[in-house]
Amino acid sequence: MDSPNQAGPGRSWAKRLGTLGAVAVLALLSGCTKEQVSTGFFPAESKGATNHTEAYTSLWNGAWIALLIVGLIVWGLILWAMVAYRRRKNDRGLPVQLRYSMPIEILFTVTPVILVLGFFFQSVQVMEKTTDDTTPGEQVIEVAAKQWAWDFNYVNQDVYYAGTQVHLDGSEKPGEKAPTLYLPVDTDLEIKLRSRDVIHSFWVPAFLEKRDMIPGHDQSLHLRAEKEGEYVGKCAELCGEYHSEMLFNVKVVSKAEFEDYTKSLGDEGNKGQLGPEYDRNWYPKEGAEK
Ligand SMILES: [Cu+2]
Repeated sequence: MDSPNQAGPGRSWAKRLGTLGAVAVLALLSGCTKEQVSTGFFPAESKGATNHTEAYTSLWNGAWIALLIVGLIVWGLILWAMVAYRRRKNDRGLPVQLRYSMPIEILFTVTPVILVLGFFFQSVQVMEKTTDDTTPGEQVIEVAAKQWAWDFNYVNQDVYYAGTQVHLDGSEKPGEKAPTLYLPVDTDLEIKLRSRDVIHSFWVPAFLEKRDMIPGHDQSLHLRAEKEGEYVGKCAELCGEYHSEMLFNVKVVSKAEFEDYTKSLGDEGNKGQLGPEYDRNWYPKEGAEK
């Protein structure tokens, strides 16, 4: 019978494989920058973009670290078993058949239970801070999705912006003509989301949040944008022929700049709100004025 404790070529093989594995992991990691690793390979501009991004990033990174540790143990055990129990020159017939290893059974039962419970409670904690955030908005903005552009109502100021579809020219950014959503920095925002026709999805990749926009099921997103800058947004739900052109810009600006912008919308005559009367299947209620 072979024994894993046997001295000889088995050990040096295991050593060589171990070294090879370590070198491969180092080579893979050396291709990444410190910044990429710390943001979990999310868009670099997500760092500090909203009051939610840190919670998402640490959940994501924590999950990967836990899973990599499990992976390393499992791969190590596989490689060790392959080498230690390989068929040797003078082996004949089948090796001794073994069953019911209590320590291994316990390890394979307890570890997944711990992992599942850990992921569950961590996820619940992150969701409480992010998707369940219902902080009343100091600034309310309504976003209406339509094939294939976006309308924005700045509710507090009673002004609106009506977007038109982007025409892609091969460059990566939506371009200056794309609908632009202005957000005041360090302000509790309530972004109300609705669709005018088919299912769309509101996605600003740097914010690490995405919400489906299903006609008749309005949703909202409560967050604070914490870093001034320009971001890009897009529809993330295949919604028809020009889905790929359903892009928008996001400008997170100072409160003063935001006030200037919304005032300029009013000055241009964009006063009032673009309501459900522009929805594709809107029928005026009986007796209601259109
Ligand atoms: Cu869409």
